[in-house]
Amino acid sequence: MSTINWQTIKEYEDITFKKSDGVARIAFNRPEVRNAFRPKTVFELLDAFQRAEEDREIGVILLTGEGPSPKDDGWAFCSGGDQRVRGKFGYEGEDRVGRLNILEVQRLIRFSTKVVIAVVNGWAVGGGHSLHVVCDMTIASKEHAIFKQTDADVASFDGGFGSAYLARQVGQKRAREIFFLGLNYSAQEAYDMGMVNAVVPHKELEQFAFDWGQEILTKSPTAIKMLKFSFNLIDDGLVGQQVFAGEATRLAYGTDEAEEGRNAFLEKRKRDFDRFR
Ligand code: S0N
Repeated sequence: MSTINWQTIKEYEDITFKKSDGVARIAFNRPEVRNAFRPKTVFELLDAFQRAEEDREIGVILLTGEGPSPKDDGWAFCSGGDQRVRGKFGYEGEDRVGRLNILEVQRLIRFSTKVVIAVVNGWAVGGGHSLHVVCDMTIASKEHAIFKQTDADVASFDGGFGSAYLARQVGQKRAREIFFLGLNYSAQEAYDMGMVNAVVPHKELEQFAFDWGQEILTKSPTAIKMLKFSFNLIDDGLVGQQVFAGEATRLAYGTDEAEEGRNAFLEKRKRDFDRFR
């Protein structure tokens, strides 16, 4: 029986954003186009992820897709960039500016201090596939999840997390197969490859993800955050070091030594770090 009491945090046009008991749920809401994203969708995602990041009640974020499609009952997590609004320089909104701003969402997920779980309830395709890859974990619907990388079909390429980080998960040979052939993979096949953490009957999918969220929420938030950034560090170069070091600085600010540095400045006196040596 469901124990989730989702409360809407903010109304949007292209996504939904809810929370319950420390878990946020952000969902694509364009099921008629298999939850493809346009710039507006991405602006809304950026806003929701920022709000979830700032909300101290939230420790875990589920990213999923609304569905099924009213047209044909098909399920989708996300089918990537909306090809109908793709121009010469990216995806265009009403202002006709070409954008690839989904990469900003990838970075928010990657550098979020919260655990982000992709709850793949249907097609995860193209840029939608890349989003599941960059999430901390992926839980997939046994019946409806299908993983597919069509980037090369539509002359697109995610040369960052979508491909290189995918290769970290499934190995170089499988990652190249996924991109070079663009085959369909079931939830079980994706699990066997190492890019999915759990395969769950569709009816139980959200409850399962929520329960994992509840378990994570029992852990030390600082330990979880430092572990996430430790896992990221080796692949993220100097930016990974920056993010990890920022959190180390935050921890150091809590020490008497750091307070002495701040207080000496504010009190216009000579600093004295001797007792900390
Ligand atoms: C998802 C697929 C496999 C589902 O097939 P199915 O079930 O047969 O349904 P369809 O009948 O094909 O689709 C139902 C309706 O939805 C529309 N639709 C589906 N996907 C899109 C889409 N991406 N854009 C616009 N419309 C879409 C269909 O047209 C159909 O509409 P109607 O009912 O009116 O006919 C199948 O639909 C499919 O293959 N979709 C396209 C997948 C795709 O190629 N996506 C784009 C891949 N590229 C990116 O996502 C680029 C992302 C990006 O922004 C980026 C930026 C910088 C760097 C890297 C990236 C990156 O991530 O690649």
